[in-house]
Amino acid sequence: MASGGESTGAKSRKYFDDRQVSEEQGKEYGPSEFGNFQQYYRNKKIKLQNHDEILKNSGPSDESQKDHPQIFKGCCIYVNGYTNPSITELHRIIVLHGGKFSQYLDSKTEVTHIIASSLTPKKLVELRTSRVVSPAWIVDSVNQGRLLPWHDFRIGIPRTSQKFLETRKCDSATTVPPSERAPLVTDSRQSAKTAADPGFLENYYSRSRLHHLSSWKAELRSKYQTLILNHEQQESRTDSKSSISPSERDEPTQRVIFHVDFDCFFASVALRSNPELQGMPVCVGNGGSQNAEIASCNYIARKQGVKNGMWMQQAKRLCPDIVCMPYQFEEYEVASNHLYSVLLESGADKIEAVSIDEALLDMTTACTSEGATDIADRALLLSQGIRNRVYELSKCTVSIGVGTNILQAKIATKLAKPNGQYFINETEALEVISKLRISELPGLGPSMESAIQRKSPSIRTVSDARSLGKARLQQLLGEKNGEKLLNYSRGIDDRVVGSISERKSVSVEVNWGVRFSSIKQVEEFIKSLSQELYRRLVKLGSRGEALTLKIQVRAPNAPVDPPKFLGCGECISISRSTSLSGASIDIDKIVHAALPLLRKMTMVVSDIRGMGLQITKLAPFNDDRKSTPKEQMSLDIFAGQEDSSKRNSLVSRDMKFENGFDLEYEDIDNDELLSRPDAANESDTDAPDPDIVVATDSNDDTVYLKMLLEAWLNDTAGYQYGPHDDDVKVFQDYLSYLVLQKKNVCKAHDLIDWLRFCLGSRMQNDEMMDKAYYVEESLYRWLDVVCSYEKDIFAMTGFR
Ligand code: DCP
Ligand code: MG
Ligand code: MG
Repeated sequence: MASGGESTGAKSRKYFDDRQVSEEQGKEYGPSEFGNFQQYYRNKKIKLQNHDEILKNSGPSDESQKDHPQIFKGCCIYVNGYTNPSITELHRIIVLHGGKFSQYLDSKTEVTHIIASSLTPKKLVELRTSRVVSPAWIVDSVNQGRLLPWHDFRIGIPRTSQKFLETRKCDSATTVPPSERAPLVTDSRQSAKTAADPGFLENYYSRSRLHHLSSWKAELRSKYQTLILNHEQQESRTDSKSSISPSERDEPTQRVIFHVDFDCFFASVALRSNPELQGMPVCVGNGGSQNAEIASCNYIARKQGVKNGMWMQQAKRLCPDIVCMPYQFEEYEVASNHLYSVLLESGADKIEAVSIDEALLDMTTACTSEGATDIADRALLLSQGIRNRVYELSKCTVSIGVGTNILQAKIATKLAKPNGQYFINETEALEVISKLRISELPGLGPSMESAIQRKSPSIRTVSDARSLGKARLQQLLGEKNGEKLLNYSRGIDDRVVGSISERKSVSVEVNWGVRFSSIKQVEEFIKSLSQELYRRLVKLGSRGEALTLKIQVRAPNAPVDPPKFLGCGECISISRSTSLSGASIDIDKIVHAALPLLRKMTMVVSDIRGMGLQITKLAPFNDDRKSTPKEQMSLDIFAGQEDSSKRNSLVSRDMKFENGFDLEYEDIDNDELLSRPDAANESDTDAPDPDIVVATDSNDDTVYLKMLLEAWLNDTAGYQYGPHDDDVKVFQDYLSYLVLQKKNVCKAHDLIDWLRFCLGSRMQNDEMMDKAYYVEESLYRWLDVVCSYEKDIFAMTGFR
């Protein structure tokens, strides 16, 4: 069968060439002997092939053999899973062009090629020596009237060498209004799962835990920051206490920082709802599937080696009795509200919402005033009060770490957990920090560690890093990161609680499952996106002044079916913006602004692979400023050069905030290219944190850039979704900048080639296959990213 060896292929071709359907006509239509399955299946196969012979010879004259070059003669082809064109259409094409269509994959010597859009990891391993090709192999071969090399359409390896038909390039490049075009998606299985389905968006968001975490984080920060601000203002009116913390007033007081974090948050909520599971190892993940990632596990499971972020399969091996519970997203929000309501009453000078289950408090005043003699005693008393109150309300435990800065408080939380509190003094903090791996340092992470280890493999712990000294660390990590790591390694952290930048935009974007067959469906989807966007705006208590519609369109040479099932594949981004006039905003207003933007774009409807709406220039609902309508402006990053300042502003604050999955609020040094690890989840899990790559023209060191890019890829390639969208955007912006501002196309290509090279070596690494689904997913996602970078440059420069 589809073995890579040519001798097997030759054998298969001979089998089919020699076989005469007419010889067997008749016998196979007789009854099979009862229980003789072999005979039954043999007869059935012959009958199906007879049917194919009839199809081949009895079609209308335009479908006769002479009109169809017999390019698949000698091929026996099996179609696996969902494909586009559908299996029926492929069957028809194959037979008409002289091939044999196999209904079964039972005998490994019959089938010469397998057609698949994507393969499960198991199949990928099973069929790794087979000729598994995408449906484009059939379609493109037919279009060209010759059998194209199957290697170029192979599934499961980077498709960089893939060649495409000129006709397709031209087809997509022509600009025809969407309504007049569109090879339609007709398969009902597909439309049920895609953005064309009315319930798609709801389903898409309700099932994505990472989406929830990401948007909660952004929403929480805005929501609680506003509440916290109001609260502080009220406090400062009622008593004369200033809302500025002593540390901010530059008083020489020792700061007292609390880090409050729910214990095994999702698992605790699951246990609260299912008390019969108390005492058992419990985790929360997506069903009991082996490939599900554990979002949270309780401490009983952790004693047996299970960790957050681990795959179910591994967890089951370590702890066979582990019980997996489903997500309860609404319950998490309720518990989180309880936590924050207690914190607002805690007497903190400043509160910073870190995530749904976690916050930072500056408790300096509360711990040092009122004649408190022992700061530690006072801090622990206050912590106990907070923990008791949160438990009363939420029936979930929180732990609190107390230290003299944010870093130390977070270290203390590790010692406090589970269900405890811990005051760490500076000496002890330094001891603990020194022994940590660099990647375990809150606020830094795996990228930093791998960037160091690439040059100095023996440097693993924080104390190792400290011994390198400032100059060497800055040489390895850049000026700002080097200094930051050195400070952390000495227990120094001068971040201030509550220093969060204001949110400037809100958006909703979908780049999976987006397949349309009519402009009507696109419009309906825009309406759904508008609803979701409006919901988010209301939650934030904001309105906005500008709306952007972003569409990802299949790149001219990208295959119709990307490697990832219903993924976006190689795309070109198009975006258009308009102003939203008036002080108020509602769904209709968004829809009425968005639809004309769509009409101004030209693309083939069936080539749309991603859609998003973004509102920028956010202002509170009660802001009296009236926005004035402005000229419609184009924010299309690939459009003309007239507004390059907009296009090339790298890593604006908004972009960083938009991310949602974390973005700490430290200043990013724009003179460095930083691989920003961290910090959505600064626990000891291996959870995926986005890395922000920031670059400016002052950094011309390509070697350094390559090192950071490789570290970025290595850090994210094993996680569920690969690189974070915002990081991808930032890098794309950097490429735009290189090409458009610096006119340095070579460097841009060089960086992409480097990523492709690093990716290629990962994908060829056989060990990766063992890691199964998520790794595969993320590598494909990476592949999409690399290809889209290349497309961007192509779009910008007009040449390849
Ligand atoms: N979470 C997730 N995926 C991630 C990170 C976090 O689903 N990559 C969810 C599940 C966690 C919750 O967020 O329960 C809070 O994250 P924490 O890092 O605080 O982890 P836990 O609360 O589960 O455990 P810990 O007791 O270590 O804080
Ligand atoms: Mg927690
Ligand atoms: Mg947490």
